[in-house]
Amino acid sequence: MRVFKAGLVTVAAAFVGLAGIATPAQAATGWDRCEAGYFCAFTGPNGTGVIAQYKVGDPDLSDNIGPTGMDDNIESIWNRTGSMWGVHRQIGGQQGWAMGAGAKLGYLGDFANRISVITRY
Ligand SMILES: [Ca+2]
Ligand SMILES: [Ca+2]
Repeated sequence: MRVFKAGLVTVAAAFVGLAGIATPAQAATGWDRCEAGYFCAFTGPNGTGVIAQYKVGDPDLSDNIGPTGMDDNIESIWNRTGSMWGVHRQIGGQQGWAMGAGAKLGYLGDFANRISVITRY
């Protein structure tokens, strides 16, 4: 019986050690990655997936100027600036949606995975 208990303690200690390596306590996830003062775009809903942060707009998400991989891929946004921003489905600004200061949208509906332009007003 005494040997059995000692074995359990060893297994538990090893598990804790592995968990500590895999998940740093200070790593931000989801919405928390979005820093104050930025317009944040996420490739998944509710702040999931890859994040891109903007201080100025991006007139063409499909080119390699600014963050890449976001064109027709954004599903949620958080506007942590004091300005109004706009997202557009087409180059040139047609089919836009204005996002006021502080706007936090978990899913962009008809705009999800269709945004190609981000504008700061
Ligand atoms: Ca771009
Ligand atoms: Ca997506």
